[in-house]
Amino acid sequence: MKTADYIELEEKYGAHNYHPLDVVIDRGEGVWVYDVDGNKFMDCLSAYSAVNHGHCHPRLINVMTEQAAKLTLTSRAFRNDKLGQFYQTLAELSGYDMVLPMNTGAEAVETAIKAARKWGYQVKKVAPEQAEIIVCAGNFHGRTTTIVGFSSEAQYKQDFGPFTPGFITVPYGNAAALADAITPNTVGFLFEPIQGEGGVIVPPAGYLREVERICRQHNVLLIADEIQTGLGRTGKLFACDHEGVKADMVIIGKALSGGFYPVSAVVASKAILGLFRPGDHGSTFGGNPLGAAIATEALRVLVDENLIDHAAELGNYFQERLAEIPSPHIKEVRGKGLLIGVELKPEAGGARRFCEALQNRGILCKETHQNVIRFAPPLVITREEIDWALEPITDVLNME
Ligand code: IF1
Repeated sequence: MKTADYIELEEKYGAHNYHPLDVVIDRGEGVWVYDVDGNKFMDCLSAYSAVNHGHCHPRLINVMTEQAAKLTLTSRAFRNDKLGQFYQTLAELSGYDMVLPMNTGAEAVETAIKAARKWGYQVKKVAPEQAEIIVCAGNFHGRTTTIVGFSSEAQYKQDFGPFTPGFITVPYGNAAALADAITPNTVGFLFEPIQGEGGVIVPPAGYLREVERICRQHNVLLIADEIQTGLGRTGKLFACDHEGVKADMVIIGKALSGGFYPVSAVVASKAILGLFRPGDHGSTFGGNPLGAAIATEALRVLVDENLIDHAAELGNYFQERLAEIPSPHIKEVRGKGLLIGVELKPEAGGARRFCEALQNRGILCKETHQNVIRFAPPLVITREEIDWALEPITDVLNME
């Protein structure tokens, strides 16, 4: 079968909830992926930062295949021999007391919402059913009906109502607006340290420290969604680390498993996650031994291969070189580490056509919102691989 045959199958039987590039990938290695026609591409999306470790990392293959042959799932009705070491590895690396394991990012976000509300009622003594959580305009936290209910993207909400009450939206990057929105019923502030889908929006310097101060002042939980920005992507373990901010709860996913298997988690203090009692919350696959084994190894690889500092160094290099490209279309190059957005001027005609042109030059990117090309290659990328990419990127950013 060729590309067209695979596309025909997908189009015939699959719901059309995506508009992917017409490339059918059948193999990945490091920053490279290969399609069914034998073409080679540099992956500059990393599955939205889930493949930080590079495609098919040997150590993760080994752990996954070995564990899959032994034990994959017991449910949490019983215990397994991999969960405790996952908890310990993540707790020690992140500096938090406790872990609650889930599968997808959205499930971890929902878990954090439930934890914040439970803390609000049991610790802050907010009146029953009155808990409020403040979120930011331009957010992306997942696709459940509760989460899309506080999205500012009309399409994510269209025909999916009615939505969950108890969420207030403030402008992103504006700490004063957060302070003004806090009421005695506010239990949490849920934010992304950098808004990925919002267009790689980096907040003003000092914003994270200021919202941390405001939340502490008003006894409001600071809840960082680091599902896309965490685990080395921005050149720190967490993007909040760039400002020395320690959120009350951190939500992680995606690269937590190196892109091998859905593993997500919430980390927080015992004062928060210790409030959960048996039966309060859970999931069939949450904390399964296969995911736990893979995630433990993915965290070890992150440290052993120094991927965090590598992302900082190569991210700076990539951003500097992109910013030097003489192009009539570029409005701004921004980001942190290897989470980079190239915003195009409106007159450039939208980022999609540039992504399609990059595909023809062997680079796979994804536009985010209308005018931003996101460059987020796996953190294992080398300087030589970046240098290779800069020529086609320069050509495409100078096309008519
Ligand atoms: C799609 C976007 C990115 C996330 C943050 C939670 C989640 C995500 C900061 C939920 C997931 C994915 C979802 C995927 C495309 C992609 C995405 F374009 F949708 F917004 F990355 F920016 N918090 N983001 O980025 O995690 O439940 O998906 O595991 O839904 O199209 P999930």
